[in-house]
Amino acid sequence: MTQKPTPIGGRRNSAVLITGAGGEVGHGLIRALRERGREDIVALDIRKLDRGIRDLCMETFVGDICDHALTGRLLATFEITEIFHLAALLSTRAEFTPETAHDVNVGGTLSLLQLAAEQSRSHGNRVRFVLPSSIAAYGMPDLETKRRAGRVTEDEYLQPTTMYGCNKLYCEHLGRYYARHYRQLAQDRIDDILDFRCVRYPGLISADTVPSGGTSDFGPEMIHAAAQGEPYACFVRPDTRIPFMTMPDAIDALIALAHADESKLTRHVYNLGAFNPSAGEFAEIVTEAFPGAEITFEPDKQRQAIVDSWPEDVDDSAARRDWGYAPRHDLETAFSEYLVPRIRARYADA
Ligand code: AKB
Repeated sequence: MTQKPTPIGGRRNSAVLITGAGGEVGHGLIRALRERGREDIVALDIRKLDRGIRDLCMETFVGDICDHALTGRLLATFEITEIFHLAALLSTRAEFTPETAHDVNVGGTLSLLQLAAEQSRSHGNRVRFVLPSSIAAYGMPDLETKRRAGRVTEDEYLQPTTMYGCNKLYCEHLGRYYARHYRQLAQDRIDDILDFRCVRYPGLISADTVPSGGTSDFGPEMIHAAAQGEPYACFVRPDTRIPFMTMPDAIDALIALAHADESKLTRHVYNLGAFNPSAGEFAEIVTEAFPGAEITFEPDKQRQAIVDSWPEDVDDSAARRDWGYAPRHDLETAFSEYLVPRIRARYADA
């Protein structure tokens, strides 16, 4: 912890709190917020953050989001105006320890929503709570339905088969509950105490980091392996199709939604999509970019079933209409303008 004490009787520093700050999205988000002039970033992660990220933050904390003493200290120390709650155990990892995943994914979110509501009450301004959810919130009953359904809207097929997906879907509901109905029977209740906003991310692909613990990881793993001249055995069939987006688009979208005009928002939870190649098409593009790439397909029955339960594509027209979501990268430009040049440079320097 690198915490500067609040002067006794003095005002608390206002802050934007980022949990899971050491993860893939956290790194990008902290950099992007600093580029946009935010100097009041308070970052929390279970592990010590890299020096480069620590230096961009006003304060950093190492600890567990389920630790009430820690979240209580945050409340006492800062006037938190905005929370980006990124900490989560992803879909593959969560299946090995479902109860722990539930504690982190649901318990952590609940504790932060409560913290946010208390903050709103204490400083009189509604805290903005931004949560990335996921396509894991969906559960397509079978492959035939998945193919027929194509682009799914936010309210269809919400029967997730993973602990992570169940957790994300429930946290979407918790956010809506805290925003609209929290303590609905209490005499001293405050209406609309929180400003809760949520995106459902597809699989994310970053040129700078390789994900771990997810089931959409086959996409990014394939390209990073090829760029390093390593063979890659893809754990899903070549015909497997889910939506993806690039990390810069994912970060821009999170910030755009956070800063969108509230009067234009018609929902709390928005789908985001950008492109949706099959794993086989993905492999072809990677092989074109890195001609020596050795990609084989060795489907893992269980992980395949998880990816098969996610939709082929999402309908993100609500995000486009309400807050102007417009990803910079389609499939072609994701590879030609972002992934290939940046990943090449990254491993050339290594
Ligand atoms: C995962 O694979 O678990 C995540 C996700 C799709 O949310 N990347």
